[in-house]
Amino acid sequence: MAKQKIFDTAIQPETAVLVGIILPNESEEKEQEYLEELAFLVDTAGGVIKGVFTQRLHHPDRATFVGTGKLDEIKSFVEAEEIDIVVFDDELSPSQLRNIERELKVKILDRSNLILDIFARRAKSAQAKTQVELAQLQYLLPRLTRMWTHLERQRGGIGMRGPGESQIESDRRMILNKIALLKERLKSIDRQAETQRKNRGQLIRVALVGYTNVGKSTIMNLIAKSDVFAENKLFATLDTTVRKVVIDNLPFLLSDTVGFIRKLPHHLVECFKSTLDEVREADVLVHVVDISHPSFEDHIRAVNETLKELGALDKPTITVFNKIDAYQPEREQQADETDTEAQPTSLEEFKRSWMAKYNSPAVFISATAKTNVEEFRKLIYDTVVKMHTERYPYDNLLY
Ligand SMILES: Nc1nc2c(ncn2[C@@H]2O[C@H](COP(=O)(O)OP(=O)(O)OP(=O)(O)O)[C@@H](O)[C@H]2O)c(=O)[nH]1
Ligand SMILES: [Mg+2]
Repeated sequence: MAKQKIFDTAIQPETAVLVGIILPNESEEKEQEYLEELAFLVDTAGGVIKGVFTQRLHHPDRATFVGTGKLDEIKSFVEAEEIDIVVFDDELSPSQLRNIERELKVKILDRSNLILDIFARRAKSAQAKTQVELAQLQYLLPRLTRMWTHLERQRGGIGMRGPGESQIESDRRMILNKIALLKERLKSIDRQAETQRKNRGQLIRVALVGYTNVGKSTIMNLIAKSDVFAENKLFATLDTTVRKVVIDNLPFLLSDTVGFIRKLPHHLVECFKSTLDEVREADVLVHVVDISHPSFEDHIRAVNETLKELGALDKPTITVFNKIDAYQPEREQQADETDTEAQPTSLEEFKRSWMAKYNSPAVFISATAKTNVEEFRKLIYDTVVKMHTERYPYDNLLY
């Protein structure tokens, strides 16, 4: 049941509207960007967006997330346009979800649910599958009534009526048993993975981290000459890939793993902790940033928050600003629209101010246009050599 697809693309793509609220400390443009990201998530999951609704609020409505007037407005649109799904940009509480569903009478999703669905489709290894299923069940447990109405409808159009309390109770027990089982399974998978990691010996471990879709897998392929799935969709990579890389006779391990995102559902991070072991146990992090994205600074913050949650924020870090080929300087920095020198100048300015502000190594590259790749390799090389010398002062066999 947890594997039920939310966007049924078998016959024709399902249509969706997006709903977000603008809080007092947020600007309209910021919310616009958040909704664009939500739209990208919906697109990745296979839905087609037909409308967007926003409302300025001091705080989300406890009962219905948006105000009742706004909900009526959404309802009219949903009915008129025969919309299949309404997607909210924040995690809804179980009671908000029930109230909204009762009112709108279509499938309701929130951001967490959407991310979980994308993860479920992309999971390939036993570990990723188990982790996602666990996160899905934990998400569903307090929302059981709603889920059952889904199943009832699927089974033969009984309608929107939920099951009796005893049915919910026995289902709760079933899900709790399943959760316990999945946790056990994960433990044994983790033990295997741990043994594998131990067998890797003394090589320095470098982990690529960053927001989703910034180019981590593309960089992995470039540096390690491997073949990791990369595409312009969110969360193309879910499993961790580790490759042995040799630069100028210096071997080290490079890993590519799941991308982070703003408001990553908490239990998902919890469940993915073992996939992220590679990050937690890494000696060096390579934080990849998509500098062509207007919100890249927000993305850096979101990644740092997740790293903090993993206890990996204090590791030595190289920041890689990727996609410089697509970088557009901010309007106000562009003195003259026709000035072709404007772009490189402001990238230079950004570089200087970044270096002045954060005293950590950074490099500006394009993984697809292969710009400054040598500089990047050199930076990794220097960092790994330094680390190796510190750790194994008597070992000079490697270089
Ligand atoms: N313009 C431009 N596009 C790039 C560059 N590097 C990667 N991309 C594109 O960005 C998209 C995402 O790349 P991936 O390597 O899959 O990104 P990722 O960080 O591994 O993404 P997830 O695994 O989904 O988190 C792909 O369409 C790449 O071709 C670059 O330097 N410039
Ligand atoms: Mg990837």
